[in-house]
Amino acid sequence: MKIKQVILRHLKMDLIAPFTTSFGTFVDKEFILVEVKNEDGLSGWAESVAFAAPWYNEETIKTNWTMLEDFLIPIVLDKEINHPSEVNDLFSHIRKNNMAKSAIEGAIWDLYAKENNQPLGVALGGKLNKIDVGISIGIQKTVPDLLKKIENGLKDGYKRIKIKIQPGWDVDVIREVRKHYPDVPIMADANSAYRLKDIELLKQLDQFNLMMIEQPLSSDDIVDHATLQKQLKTPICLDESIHSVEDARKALELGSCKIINIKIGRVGGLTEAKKIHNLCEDNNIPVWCGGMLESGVGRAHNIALTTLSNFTMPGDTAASANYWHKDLIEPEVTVEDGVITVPTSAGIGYEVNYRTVDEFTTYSKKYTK
Ligand code: OSB
Ligand code: MG
Repeated sequence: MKIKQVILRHLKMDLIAPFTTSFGTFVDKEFILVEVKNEDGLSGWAESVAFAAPWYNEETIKTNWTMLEDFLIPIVLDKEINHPSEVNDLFSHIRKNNMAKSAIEGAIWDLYAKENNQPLGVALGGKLNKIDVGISIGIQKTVPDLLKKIENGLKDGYKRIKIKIQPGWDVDVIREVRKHYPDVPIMADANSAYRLKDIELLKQLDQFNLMMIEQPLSSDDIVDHATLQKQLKTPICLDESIHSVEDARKALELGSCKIINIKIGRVGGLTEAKKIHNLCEDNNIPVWCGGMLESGVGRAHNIALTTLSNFTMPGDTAASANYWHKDLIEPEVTVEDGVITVPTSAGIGYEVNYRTVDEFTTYSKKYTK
């Protein structure tokens, strides 16, 4: 196939409720939506998961736009591409900038799947037609607020509850949660808020039978995590620290984690995400699909990836209505009893609504050779 045109759009959508992590609070979501078109005018879609500020990783919307415009789009425009797995190699001489790479690679995967009249998950080699999902609950003002959110999440049927933690919102909070919900599958995500010196505090979390603790230590660390894992009963799951299959290999070799959260954008695209999935499967390490507060387009990519066989733990891909007043896709992503039924039409499997896209677009630009 050949990419004849790329359209970048900058969108801004208000979140239904603010979402607070240890690194900051989101009240809305700004992101880049990527549309690639082939000779026949067929479109592939993906989104960049970079945030407006570099607080999850070093990328931002603006750095992604620059990378796409100056380097990545010129590489793929008018190039004969036989399979989307080649895109990773085409970008291999460009360092990092994984979210920018992933945004265009994902759109090419969608286009490829549509050209072949296959659901994206099938094009990736996925087999599941239903996937289990959980919900991620941000840091709240009070414990009763958190308990209310958990109650709502359970009422909606989510398969597990993820609670964001940070110093001052950790052991005592989880203790309260466990008092009210002794048996619910619960995990905690620190987004790198602790250091090895906090080990005594982190060990206290062992008493609560958590499914895992996600990314307790620095965002680029795999060494201290290995030291911590040796002294914790609770499995560590790495998020921020894993940028590639090489990172994953090293983390597994060191014993830095027992579970990996795969985010397509963080690792540079679907091809790399699948490699990490396969490595983990070969090493009996379960994986689950993380989230970045995506619109329906990114959400659809997450659903497709999660159809691979080693996604054995519920991911963070909650329903569209958990985030947005109105989503970009039709139908919206819905969750029933904690399960998403994977769409069966070609590509991402949901229709992108151009009118809704236009409504949230602040600026856009078209690229041709
Ligand atoms: O660490 O998984 C994370 C949201 C923004 C940035 C990082 C993370 C998160 C979430 C929510 O936990 C995931 C989602 O619901 O999309
Ligand atoms: Mg995380």
